[in-house]
Amino acid sequence: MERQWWKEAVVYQIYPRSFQDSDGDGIGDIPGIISRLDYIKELGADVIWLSPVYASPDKDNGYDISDYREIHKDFGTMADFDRLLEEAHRRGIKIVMDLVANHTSDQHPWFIESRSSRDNPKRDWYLWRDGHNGAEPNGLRSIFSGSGWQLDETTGQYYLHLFVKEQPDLNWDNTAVRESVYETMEWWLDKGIDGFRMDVINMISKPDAALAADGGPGVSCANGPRVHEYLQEMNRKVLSRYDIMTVGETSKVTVEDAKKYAGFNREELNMVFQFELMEADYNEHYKWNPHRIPLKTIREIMSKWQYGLDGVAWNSLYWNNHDQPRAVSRFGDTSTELLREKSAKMLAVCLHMMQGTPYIYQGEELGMTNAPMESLEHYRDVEIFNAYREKVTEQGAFTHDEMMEYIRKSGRDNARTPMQWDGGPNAGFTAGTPWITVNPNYREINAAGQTDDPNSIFSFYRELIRLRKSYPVIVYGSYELVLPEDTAVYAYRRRRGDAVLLVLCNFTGQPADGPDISALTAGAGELLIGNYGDSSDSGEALRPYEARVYLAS
Ligand code: TEU
Repeated sequence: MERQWWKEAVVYQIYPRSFQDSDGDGIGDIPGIISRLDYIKELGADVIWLSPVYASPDKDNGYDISDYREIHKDFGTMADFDRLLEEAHRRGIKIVMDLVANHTSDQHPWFIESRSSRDNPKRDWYLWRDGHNGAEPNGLRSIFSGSGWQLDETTGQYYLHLFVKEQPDLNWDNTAVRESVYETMEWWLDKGIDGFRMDVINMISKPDAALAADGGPGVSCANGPRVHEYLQEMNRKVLSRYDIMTVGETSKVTVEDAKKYAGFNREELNMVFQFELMEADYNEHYKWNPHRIPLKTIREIMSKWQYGLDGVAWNSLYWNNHDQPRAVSRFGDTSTELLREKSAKMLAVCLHMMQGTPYIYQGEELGMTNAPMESLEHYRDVEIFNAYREKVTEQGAFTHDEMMEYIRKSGRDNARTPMQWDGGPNAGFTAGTPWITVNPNYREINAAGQTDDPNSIFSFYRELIRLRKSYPVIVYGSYELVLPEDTAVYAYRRRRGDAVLLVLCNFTGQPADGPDISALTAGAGELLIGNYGDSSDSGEALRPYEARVYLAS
């Protein structure tokens, strides 16, 4: 397999609003990020994925962009951004920007023009349709609840918005739209940024049925008819001219789809985020339910992707991001301090020993947990408010208490509470009032308490990253699932040349033993890393959430 820097990289995701405030307005900013670059350097990550820092009215925290070439005033200036890029590069850290081009803000000049009249030259830049019998064109739903169509009184037509109504979808079938997006991309790449994470990029090409004003049910816009044509065009015109990395955010992709988006010979993207695992606990009420994803499902999905893409495309590896609950709360165990620490480290092993590029979401490396917000007013996320209105107020599908339980489990604000830097006021995030409450556990869980502690979760992540940089088998080795039926342990091997890695992860709070484990560890080689400091020799049971990695060569 061809070596590429983006295959060997470890990416650290920053959600700027919640990372570090420098001026006391309660909102994280770019100077704040610059002041923490040494922290990321110390961790060993070599790429930062920066969630949007562009001008935005913040109906969806920056994912509604009103000017692609302007920095959000709350985050600083373009001069601050240029300094961030320079300071990051000086430390050997690359910067990947979020490209949110499926939709713009309704305050973007393009949309303001487009909505001004039916014959405006930019009318066709968005997706306008007549109503059907005095109602929405069809039943297409917004991913953030309610109809995906919004009536614009001025011109009497509806426009499509897959997310909130202030995020109108662009019409990618219009050549001028695509050219404008490409120009923007070039503008940033010429500044020297190192790539893009492309927001909902598999939804840019809408099927006819999704847009038909026929009163039909509305169909999904994922993986639409011309999406690969457009990505290949983008690649030819822009991406291929730079040494960059690209990752597509693509819900509803199968392994077969991913081979098209990220196949080595496809000239589209370097990799995509698959959502199969993230959506494995969804039901007819979407993420709003009490379910937990069992080990069996985690293992099946991960293995399917590891086997499926090996040698033909590249995986991205992640447990969480700014849209998902915290990894340790969702897949690990926060019932005691000890189990939180062990399970956070176990999850890190499980993911970082796989084939693909690992992504760490800010605070994951500290074992930050979901936020136990008491009432609805503490939340900030539009998805939460819309869902509450739909499920409780409008449909009466859940009681208030049920919905609050589901929000505490699945809401996006779990990931968006401020980064916990130290035990001081507001966890060292801001000298002012934070835009969203700090998780009260910041006195126990914070960076200051971990960076110098060799046994901390932070130090453990640093060690995993160091190992990845030292052993090509961790990056490039093939994957082989072992013990496919075990009810407690996720075990797999990686192989490259003579090197064989054995990874054992106990996903339960009980000891896991049995002859299988001893048989596996006998002859598995040296213990490379484990999350129990005194990790014992082969043969013994795996302790609660114990993870061990052996290397034979
Ligand atoms: O998310 C796209 C996406 O598919 C989400 O609907 C995701 O499944 C959901 O947030 C889970 O709750 C991207 C961004 O990551 C997200 O922050 C934005 O709100 C969204 O696009 C619109 O730009």
